[in-house]
Amino acid sequence: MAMRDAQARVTRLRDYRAPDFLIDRTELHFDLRPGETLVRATLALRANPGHPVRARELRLHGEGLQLRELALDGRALAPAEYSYSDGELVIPDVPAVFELSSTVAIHPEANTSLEGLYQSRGLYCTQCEAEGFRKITFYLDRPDVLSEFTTTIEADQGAFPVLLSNGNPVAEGAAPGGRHWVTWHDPFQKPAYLFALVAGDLACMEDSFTTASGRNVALRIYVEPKDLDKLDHAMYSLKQAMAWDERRFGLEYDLDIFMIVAVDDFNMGAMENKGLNIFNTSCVLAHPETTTDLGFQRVEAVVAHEYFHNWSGNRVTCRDWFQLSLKEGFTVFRDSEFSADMGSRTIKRVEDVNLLRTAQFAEDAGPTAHPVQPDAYQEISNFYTVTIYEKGAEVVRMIHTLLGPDAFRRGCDLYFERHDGAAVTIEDFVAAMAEASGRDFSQFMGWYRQAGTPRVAVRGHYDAGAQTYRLDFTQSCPPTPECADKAPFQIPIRLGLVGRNGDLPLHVSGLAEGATDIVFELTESTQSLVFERVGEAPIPSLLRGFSAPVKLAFDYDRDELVQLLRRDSDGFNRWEAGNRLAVGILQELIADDLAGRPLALDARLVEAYRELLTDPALDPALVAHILTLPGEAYLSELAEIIEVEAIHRARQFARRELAQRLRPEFEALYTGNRSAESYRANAEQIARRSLHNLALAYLLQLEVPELIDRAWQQFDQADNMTDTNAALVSLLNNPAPQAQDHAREALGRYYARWQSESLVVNQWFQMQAWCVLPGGLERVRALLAHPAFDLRNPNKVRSVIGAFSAGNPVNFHRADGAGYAFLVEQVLTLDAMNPQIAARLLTPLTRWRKYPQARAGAMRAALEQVLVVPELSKDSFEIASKALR
Ligand code: B3K
Ligand code: ZN
Repeated sequence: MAMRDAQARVTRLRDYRAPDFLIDRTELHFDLRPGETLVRATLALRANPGHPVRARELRLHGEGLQLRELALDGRALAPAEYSYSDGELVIPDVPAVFELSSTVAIHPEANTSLEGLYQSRGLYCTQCEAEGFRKITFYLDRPDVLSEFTTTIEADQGAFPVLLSNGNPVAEGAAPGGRHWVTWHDPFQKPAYLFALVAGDLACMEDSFTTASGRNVALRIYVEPKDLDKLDHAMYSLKQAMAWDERRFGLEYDLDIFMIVAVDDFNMGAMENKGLNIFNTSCVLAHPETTTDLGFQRVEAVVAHEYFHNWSGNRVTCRDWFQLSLKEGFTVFRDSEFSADMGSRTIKRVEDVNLLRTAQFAEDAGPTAHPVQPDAYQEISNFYTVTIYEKGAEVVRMIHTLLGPDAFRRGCDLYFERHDGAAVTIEDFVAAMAEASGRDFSQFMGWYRQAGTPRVAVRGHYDAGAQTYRLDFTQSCPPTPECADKAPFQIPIRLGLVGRNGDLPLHVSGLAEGATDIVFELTESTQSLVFERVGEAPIPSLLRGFSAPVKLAFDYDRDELVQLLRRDSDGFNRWEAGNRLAVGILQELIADDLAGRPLALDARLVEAYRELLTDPALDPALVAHILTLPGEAYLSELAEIIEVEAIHRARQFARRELAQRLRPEFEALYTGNRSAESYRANAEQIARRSLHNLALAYLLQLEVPELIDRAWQQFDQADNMTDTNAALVSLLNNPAPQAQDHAREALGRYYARWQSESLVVNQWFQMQAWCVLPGGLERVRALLAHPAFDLRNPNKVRSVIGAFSAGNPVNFHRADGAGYAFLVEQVLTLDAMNPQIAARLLTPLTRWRKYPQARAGAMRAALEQVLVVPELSKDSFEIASKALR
């Protein structure tokens, strides 16, 4: 097939066809040897009895395999009896039931795509989702083919003492030449994407968990021996997650062993392979000296997420990859509920919504927008997106909101019971919810099938004479690539009315007396809601808890927002009121900056912040979030046209003004939240550290010698990575020569101390790549030349190239376009090695339409430069071509 055709081949949901053949049993034998690994596969195949006419032609996936032997029912096939090209092995005529065995040679040590079987720091490991298993052996590499796997691994005993696969070990022995082997059997049928293999010299932390029904499960986390001291948090999180899933969802673990292996070279966070999760070290290892609070929270969330997949993904899996959000959206919902229960629910919600509104809303408004259930893809690896994950989770959350916890739980029970061991669709999930609740979800399916972020405009009318308050709602949704005209969405809007003394009781037909909260369902393009007996003009508190992933517009004036910030009973909406207040003020500053007017900060923001800073009764974590100004990424998402410098200058101006005017308050906050106790990553301590470091960040907006010295002291004395990094970041970004001298010294010490800790070096890279002072591109080029940088390691790529292009807008978008040229150069080098990572790096360029003309033109030209490369990967081709369409 011609290169371009292969790159652009589209797979469509409507073309789904059940498989012609099933694979009841899969027996694998791996002979791991330097230079060449041999994989022998014996497959028990039969024609799919569900098809009225039995298929005769067998087509198996296979990519980059060197075929050595092929036999059908024990008889070797002659070359004329099969063909192998374009990623498919075709045997034109096979019986109804048969055994196929193949031996192929593969080269894990040369596999830089980190998909299939590859090596990471000498360790063998696999990544099969979505379509990596075909790089290991010939197979029906699709999620609706479930098979029982038995896997034997043979390798050198000295170099690879630990040999792991899914399920339970059933046999082991020695082999000639100092080699050994282990056989694993997984009793649960599974699709090939959940297969895993690990071989290496690993140390292991062991623990155990007793399930609710009294079964004992061995828990093992495998790492390089030097990392054994960084596993307490992952193990603790795992046990918490196991207990939580029993309590909240009634779901127990099902095998006798649960294993996690940490590897340094990994394309994403982690992978939920049955009984043998493989993790990026960044999502397992945690130690106060090397890991920040954010890092600890990420470990907790990802460990839980992968564990929860054992039911939402593994026991019940996806029929095809269009159903990816069936497992991912649902599992993100589950892990986010878990984190909410482990820490603070309101804070977790604020964090999730921040991510959704910056990254997902931007995706939904751009050329790669797609529905939560996409209807077409070129390369499925490009669809592990914030839409599939985070918006998918929001959609599940809306079902939870509409049904209430009890009916939602009944729906989940029905779903797991009905589909256990099967590969199903999003429709099957929703059908279980509908059946358990008696509700009709036909309109709700629009959330899965239509892309784009709905906009809900609301107006309020108070009639003092009649004592009524009416809310008029209008919804609309901008066009997206797959659909121009959207049908109205079913939007659950949780809301209340706030009066002088807090929430007002709501009088509305159908609602219990005394309620102060209602879930209003907006289903039409326009709709109204009338409240009776409203004794004063209220301020509406809309979309409480962010009850739907929409953009809500209401014309609040700033004084009303200050009132909501003070009095709303919904913690999320208090934060939201502060956020809206700050957004409005920043947008005004941006406009002033563009018009060349002098900048002046609205005193109401200063006074609102002062109140928050001095009220000891407030939740410190919430205060820290409210006092964090909306980020440049969010301001960019909200902007019609992204004026990079104006956004940056306006935000910097506001931060400096706040620091100046509230300096005594910030100083008090800083000293008041210093902690003497030993480090723990619990919600209370994390909140305190975030306030402490927020105060530092504000104070370091000022170029004041004693404040700069304070940051240096913090760097010098900190006993945990959260405080160390906060101090270093504030020095790095302060232009005063004194701060820059300290920053240089600090960077040197930091590297000298942590150079053997790869994850810490990543943070060292990232903080520098994020530095907003002029000269960012030159600094990043220097980092690429640093001996610790390695283009083959995705974490390194993310912490330098990714951090710079997605997290340092003023430097990346510099006016001469050099940032874009730099990114193209890196993407093209990477594309030949690791297409998944290369394609992902293109994301910032895909947003070119939102930039002023000159920049948009330069970004476009950069994408065109990518697209002309003839041997470009499918991954990068899809992103670049969609961005330009
Ligand atoms: N399911 C994996 C993601 C696989 C990505 C493949 N390109 C991790 C997760 O979401 O749990
Ligand atoms: Zn997942």
